[in-house]
Amino acid sequence: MNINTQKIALITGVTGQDGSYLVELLLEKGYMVHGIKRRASSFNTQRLDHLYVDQHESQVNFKLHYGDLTDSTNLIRIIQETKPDEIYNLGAMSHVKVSFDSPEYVANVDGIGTLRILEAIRILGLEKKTRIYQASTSELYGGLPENKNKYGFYDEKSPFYPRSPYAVAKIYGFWITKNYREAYNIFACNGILFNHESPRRGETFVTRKITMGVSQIALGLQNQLYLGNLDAQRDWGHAKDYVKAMWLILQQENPDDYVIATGKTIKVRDFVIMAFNYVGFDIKFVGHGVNEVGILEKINLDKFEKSTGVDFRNIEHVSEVGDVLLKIDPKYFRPTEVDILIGDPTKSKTDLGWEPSYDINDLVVDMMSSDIELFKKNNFSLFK
Ligand code: NAP
Ligand code: G4F
Repeated sequence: MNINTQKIALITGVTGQDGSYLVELLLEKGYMVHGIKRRASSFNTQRLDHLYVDQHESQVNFKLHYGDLTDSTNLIRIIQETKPDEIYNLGAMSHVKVSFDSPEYVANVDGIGTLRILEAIRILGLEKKTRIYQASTSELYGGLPENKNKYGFYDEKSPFYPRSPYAVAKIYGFWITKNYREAYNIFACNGILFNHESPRRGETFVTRKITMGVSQIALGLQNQLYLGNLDAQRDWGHAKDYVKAMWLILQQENPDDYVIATGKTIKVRDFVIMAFNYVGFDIKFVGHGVNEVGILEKINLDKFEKSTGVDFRNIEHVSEVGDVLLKIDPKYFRPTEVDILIGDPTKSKTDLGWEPSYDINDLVVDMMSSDIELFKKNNFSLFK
């Protein structure tokens, strides 16, 4: 790669789920990639370790810099040193439930953090050179039924109604990005991404919590799974597909905002059923509200052994038909919930040529197979 033509990208939130897939994509495309990571008391680069090369090697296309979205001077210095063609602002305290516990911090990182990046571009006079992708979110819609379009989806024109400190902070990020585009002609775009998951998803988001919990129950390592609201509906896609959309958004002729979604929605309850089904367990839900439970109704041994690679008779603390495998814990309820999210991907399909390659079944299979392997590896002596 000629270093004079090699594109330079800077990613905040590089250690997160999306950051790691985006680095892979940009390296494949020949970019020089810089990432900003926070200092932590132990290593927090597990999602990136397979991409990292010793910085003393001659050809290094991926560099990490210590930094934080709450620290303007540090952001200005990193942007000045790296002079990126593209910035992907993915850094955020991204957990909706946790945002109710740390609302001021979330406002600072997810809201003002976006402003700090945009101001750095202005201060450094990079308005014409640097394109910016802002990680906006479907949480902005708040799930109000009356705000869906006439086809029953949320699209780029649907009104926002944020229902958490996280969404309120992200709405500031959305509008300040749009404002800097209009006021200073910066190529700054919002990707309004609906939920996207993967085997690299943080362990406390509901899909990963389910695939990890179900994998451990199947392997006899855990008895039960505790969840909150099973009736919430989400439009779930795969993170690998969604980082491609981020890149496409910055390759267009003009800056704009795009909804990225699959256009389909299912309940948390359905995701639970699909995850158990992967290991051959049929689950039946009985009871209501906080007393609802998920009971093991049937086991398909063939399916269990094919999907886990483990002989059912070798599982020490095996689940039996009639066991309660899922319970509700109200501590996972939110003070204000987003009941339903479903996005309209028409504009991204038409303008970007973007379409998801994973459907919900592919997603469940990818996450479940990965977590089964993870727990088999971590408990090698039990499953050798
Ligand atoms: P994630 O896995 O939680 O990653 C968040 C990243 O932000 C991590 O690298 C984290 O660093 C970093 N970060 C947190 N606080 C920071 C700070 N003060 N300064 C600098 N970096 C900080 O999230 P994700 O799922 O990859 O999502 C990426 C972005 O898209 C986020 O902005 C999220 O809000 C948004 N989004 C996500 C979805 C989704 O469904 N995944 C949908 C719509 C929008 P540590 O590793 O040190 O914690
Ligand atoms: O997996 P979640 O925590 O994701 P949520 O709140 O939809 O937010 C994610 O997607 C947003 C895009 O729409 C992003 F902007 C955001 O950064 C994040 O990535 O919860 C999904 C649903 C909620 O309705 C929640 O109440 O699952 C419900 N749920 C039920 N039991 C649970 C649980 N959520 C979690 N985290 N843990 C539970 O035990």
